[in-house]
Amino acid sequence: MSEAVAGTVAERFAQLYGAEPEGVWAAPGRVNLIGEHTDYNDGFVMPFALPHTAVAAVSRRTDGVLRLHSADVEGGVAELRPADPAPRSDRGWTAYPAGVVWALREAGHPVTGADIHLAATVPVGAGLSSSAALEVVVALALNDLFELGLRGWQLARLCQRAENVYVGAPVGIMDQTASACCESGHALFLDTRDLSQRQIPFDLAAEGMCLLVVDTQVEHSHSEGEYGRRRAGCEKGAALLGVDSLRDVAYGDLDEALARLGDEEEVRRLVRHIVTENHRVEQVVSLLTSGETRAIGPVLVEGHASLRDDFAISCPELDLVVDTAMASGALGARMTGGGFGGSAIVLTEAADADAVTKAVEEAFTAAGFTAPRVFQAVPSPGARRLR
Ligand code: GAF
Repeated sequence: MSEAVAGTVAERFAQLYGAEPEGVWAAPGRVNLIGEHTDYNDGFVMPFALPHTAVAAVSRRTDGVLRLHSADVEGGVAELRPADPAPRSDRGWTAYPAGVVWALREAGHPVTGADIHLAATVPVGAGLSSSAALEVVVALALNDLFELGLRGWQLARLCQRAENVYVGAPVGIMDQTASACCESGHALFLDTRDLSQRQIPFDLAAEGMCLLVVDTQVEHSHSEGEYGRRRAGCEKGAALLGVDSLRDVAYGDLDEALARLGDEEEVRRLVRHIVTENHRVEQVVSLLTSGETRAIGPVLVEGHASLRDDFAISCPELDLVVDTAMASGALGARMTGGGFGGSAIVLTEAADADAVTKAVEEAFTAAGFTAPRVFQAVPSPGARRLR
């Protein structure tokens, strides 16, 4: 898909900037199979890349200027000089590529400017990491063109810094690492403490199953306060328990840890979610690696209940997807991503996928919700150069 758009993106670049681009790159969005909100607690996550990508045609400049254009946003070419100190108030789309240039320069990399034209197919505001795709595609292009020699995980760290400091969204490292490092046919088992990775084969079609992504069309945004409040609550929990991060609370010690939190009810719930969610990621890895793929279904459903009841970040639309999918024969379902809207995933027998989709669509109509967007997700390649 991205390969097919490379030519169109390059042509548009030439129209805009008067010369062929030096190259064209793609970086995907992601869905997270399991491991939600664990990434800023040094924990485990397990995303895989979507076929939907951000594609960038890019050429170097030598005058410090960054020119940006997007096929997906109204308006002409934006001309910027990513400033120091970094702005925290610029939340428009140009903040993501500009933040990446800022973060590369701040880390001492000689990025002397660029002309960039972008086109993306990752749905925006759907919890599928459209921002990370935008950051990573720009980071990879600049890494190649300026011969910086950075590895995927290093680019992910710089993109996270761009988003935390330049854009002002306190996100973890999962989405950027997923976009940079995922591989086709695999889910990425990532330890966010040291970014060590294992590619876990995840070929549902071969086993007669499929994974549906249900975009509820309820828009979410990480820069808004709720995500930051959950993060601060987790940090408070770690401080009260005297550990560096909630990753350090072992699953077997959970009851004792909860007892020590006394009447801090909200923090107790956050801690319980993070500790049980890390355990669920380990369960899913073990089930997938022992060929018991269908058995991950109930673990996904438990994860959803934990996000709904303990972490309190679901919404009626996401709950309706999970409840309806399970009532109509799905193997498992849960919300995915940051929450407060966005998307859910549904694991189902391939033969049941149409019936489950129809049931979810009908339930949304009956509830008076906006129709969801449903598609099948196949684990796809991570960021790469297209030409
Ligand atoms: C968002 C964030 F960007 C990630 O870092 C992660 O915390 C996720 O929400 C929740 O797991 O996608």
